[in-house]
Amino acid sequence: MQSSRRLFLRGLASLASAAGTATAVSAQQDHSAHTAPNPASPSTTAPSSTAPTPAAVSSRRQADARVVEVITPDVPKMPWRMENGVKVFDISVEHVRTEFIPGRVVDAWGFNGSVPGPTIEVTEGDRVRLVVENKLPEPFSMHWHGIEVPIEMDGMPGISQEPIAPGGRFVYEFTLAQNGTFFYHSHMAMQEMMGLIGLFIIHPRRPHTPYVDRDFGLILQEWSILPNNTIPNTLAMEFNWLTINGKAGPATTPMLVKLGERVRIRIVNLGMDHHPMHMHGHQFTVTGTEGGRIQTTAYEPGNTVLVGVAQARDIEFVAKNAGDWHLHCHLPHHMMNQMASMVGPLMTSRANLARPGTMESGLGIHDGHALSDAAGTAFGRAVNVGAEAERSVANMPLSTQAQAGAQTRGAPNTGMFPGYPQDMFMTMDREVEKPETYGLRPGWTGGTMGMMTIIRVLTPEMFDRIQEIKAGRGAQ
Ligand SMILES: [Cu+2]
Repeated sequence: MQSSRRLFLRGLASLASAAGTATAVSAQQDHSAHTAPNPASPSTTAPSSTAPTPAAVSSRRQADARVVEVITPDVPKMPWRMENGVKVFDISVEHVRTEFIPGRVVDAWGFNGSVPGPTIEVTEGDRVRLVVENKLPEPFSMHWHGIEVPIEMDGMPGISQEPIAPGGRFVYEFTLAQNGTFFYHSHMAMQEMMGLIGLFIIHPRRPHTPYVDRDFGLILQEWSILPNNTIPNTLAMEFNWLTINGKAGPATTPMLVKLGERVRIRIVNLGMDHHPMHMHGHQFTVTGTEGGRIQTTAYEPGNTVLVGVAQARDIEFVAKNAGDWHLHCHLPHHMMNQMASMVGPLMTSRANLARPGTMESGLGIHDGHALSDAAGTAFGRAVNVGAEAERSVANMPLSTQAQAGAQTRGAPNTGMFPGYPQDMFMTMDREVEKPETYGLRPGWTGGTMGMMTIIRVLTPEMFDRIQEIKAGRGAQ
């Protein structure tokens, strides 16, 4: 027996193959040349309470010459060229066909073929010129979020500039006097919900201390996409796809770090909800906001940081505990794919019948009034009493393939509730396999969905092994 949710996703897969291969953005790049080895790193040698030797300090200063490059898994870097001392970026605002997970094709809007847009990575003091070309079918304007620019460069349509007409271009140019985690985005609200955002990282002239060995950047987005549609519904308030750097778990590419390294993760949110991002296995310190670096006296420990809409939060920690640790939004609906009331057995058990038409009678219930006896009081969940009208249409059992794996413990249907897609534990290890997932426990994908990703704190041997696998396969 197949779950209707699985059948649903299979339908999407055939849709994808019919539509051709989606634009796939490269996975996490290997920046080991920039980050390792760093012999003076206190986190890889002694506890930080140990006073560094003069030699270590000297070595450390030499290391300053290189800033650790920011890794943005599943999102490329924005290329630039130098023209008379100005870093010039060509930014094309355009339709991008992408995939949130294998088979889930989405027609979004992005920049230079990527959703979210490529990461701009520059240094405090740089002068930048951003040549923006609008290839959308509607007017556009770009805002540089949090960056202090002259009013003419602020990208506010109507108040600081005319909207860029379809087919038109606008050249933004300014000097960067700040450092921190910023971003660029459309200043047309509905266009934001079509995906138009990208990271704008400004490194300080001298790296902040304590130095980090790894630096990552993540963009949180949410989408409302009806079943069998590929275009986001920017009017809807029920979000069924939650992405990190344009991928939903388990297609989010894990972040790889070596045991003992100091790690920074920059998280930016642009959507309709705030996301409490929780990390397993370690406590972290919030070291920065969308306004820049926080003073050390104001540092806060935590393991969950609320990243509100339009905010950025930098977190830092020493990766002292080996393992594969989740980093995820803790809103229950955001830890699922396809979290919408219109999917699963509630829809497909009466497929092709007329649907209730109003908010009051809707709510995904296929029979009668939402509060009628037929619907019961449980809204699809068996609660032992009062829900006799509901039939058991469990999402389980898992497919034969999944049952064969080590992930299925006990009887397949044990303890499952009927009817609702959030009961699903759907493994797709093979579909999302890539070097970064090498060595993860079989079945790992069943619990990594929606706005979830993984920080893999690896032994040096395992870290190097994965780099070898990546090199063997060529560029990812
Ligand atoms: Cu969330």
